[in-house]
Amino acid sequence: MEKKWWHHSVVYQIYPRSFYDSNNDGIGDLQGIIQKLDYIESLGADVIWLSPVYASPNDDNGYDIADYYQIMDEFGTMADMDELIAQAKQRNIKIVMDIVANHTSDEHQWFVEARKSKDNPYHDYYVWAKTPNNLRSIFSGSAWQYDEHLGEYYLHLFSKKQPDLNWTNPRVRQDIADMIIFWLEKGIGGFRFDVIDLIGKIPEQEITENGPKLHEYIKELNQKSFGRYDVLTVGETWGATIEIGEQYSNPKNNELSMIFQFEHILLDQQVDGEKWDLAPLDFIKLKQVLSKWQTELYGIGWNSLFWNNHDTPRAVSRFANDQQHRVEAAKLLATITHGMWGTPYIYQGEEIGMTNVRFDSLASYRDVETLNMYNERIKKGYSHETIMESIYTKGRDNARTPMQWNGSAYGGFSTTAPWINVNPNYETINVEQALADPNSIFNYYQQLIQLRKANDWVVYGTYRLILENDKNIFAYIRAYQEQEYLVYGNFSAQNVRFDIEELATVRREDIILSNYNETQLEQKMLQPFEAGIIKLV
Ligand code: TEU
Ligand code: CA
Repeated sequence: MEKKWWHHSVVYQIYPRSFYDSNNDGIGDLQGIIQKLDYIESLGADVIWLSPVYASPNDDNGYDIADYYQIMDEFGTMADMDELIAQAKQRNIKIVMDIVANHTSDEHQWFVEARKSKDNPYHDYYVWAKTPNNLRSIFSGSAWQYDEHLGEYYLHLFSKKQPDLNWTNPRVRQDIADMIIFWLEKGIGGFRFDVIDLIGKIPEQEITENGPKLHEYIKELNQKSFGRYDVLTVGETWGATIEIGEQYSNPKNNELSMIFQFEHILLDQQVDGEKWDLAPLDFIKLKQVLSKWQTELYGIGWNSLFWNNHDTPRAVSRFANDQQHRVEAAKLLATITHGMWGTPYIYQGEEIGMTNVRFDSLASYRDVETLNMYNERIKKGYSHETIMESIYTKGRDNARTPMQWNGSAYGGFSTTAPWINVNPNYETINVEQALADPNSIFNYYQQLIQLRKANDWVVYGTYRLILENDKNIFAYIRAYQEQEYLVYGNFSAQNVRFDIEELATVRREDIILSNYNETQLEQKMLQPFEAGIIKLV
């Protein structure tokens, strides 16, 4: 396989609105990110995925773009953006932009034109129908919105303020390619493509995901724009199977560097339900799913590794333990992903073990997806308490509370009340605390990242799951050339037996990393949420 720079990279995702507020208006901004670049550099990440920073009315916090060529006023100016790219470059950090091209804002000039008349040249930039069919919006309700003036419905797979672009129109595809080139010319390190698996939709047949022309469009975009630059591209693909993952990420296909697959993210919901229909996580299934992507894509494509992002609950709350064992549990999750084959993604705050939040009142929630769902379910007769429980467990605002920088008011994010409340646990969970504590989660992430940077086995080794049926332990072996490494973690709050023959000859000095100072490996025992990496041969 041809080696690529991003094979060795670790990506840090920033949700700018919630990262750092430099001018104290309660909203994170680009200068705020610039001020924290040293922090990201010290963590060891060498790529920043920036959630959207373009002009937007913020119906969906920037995922509703009104102008791809302008920076959102609240975030700063194009000069700030250029400065961010330059300042990051000085630290050998690349910036990955988020491209939202399945839809725009209804305030985008294209849509303003499109709804003027049926023969406006921009009308066909969007998807219209005389009568709506049964397509549902991912943000609740029908996916069709009536336009009084035109007497037609437009498609919005997300909010009403996010009309879907019509990718069958070659002019749409060309305009998106031109826009991508504009950003490439600024020296961007790559792109994350928002819901890219929806662009091949055939709405009249109620096909949205993985439409027949999807890969044709991606190949065309690659060939017209980013394919001529040495960049990282990652597609957000909720409906990807292994086969589809190969299609996207096999370099021979000239599509994308890698995708985010979500099979492991979809496990703790009821079959045929929505994400709000809670179900316990099947740990054996979790291991199976992640391991399948490790082995079946190996040598063919490339993986993205992640536990959380701006759309999901906080990893430590969802997959491990955010109470008594929070610190060990966060390190355990980090060990399992950072020990795998692929490019790891860290979501802001994950590196200090930030947790989910439970706001008392619905009025404290900001997310359009959450609020729409609440209204829909109340109408359907769900109780307030049931819905709040879903929000506490799955709501996207869990990930969007301000980054906790220190123990002062508002977690040091801002000196004024932020656009969304800070998680009240900021007094104990914050960056200042983490940097002062040699045993912090942050410190452990630093070590994992350095391990990856320094060792090809982490980047290129094969993967083999062991103890497939163990209900508590996630353990696998990475092999590279003549070496073998064991990566392991106990996902339970109990001591568990860890009895494998590979451990028979292990010496203390073979333990490369552990989240416990004292192990009981000689007694074949793992402590609560214990994890580590051991050199076997
Ligand atoms: O997410 C796509 C998407 O489908 C999510 O909305 C997802 O279904 C849900 O949040 C999971 O619970 C992308 C962006 O990451 C998200 O922030 C945007 O809201 C969405 O696209 C629309 O652009
Ligand atoms: Ca600000």
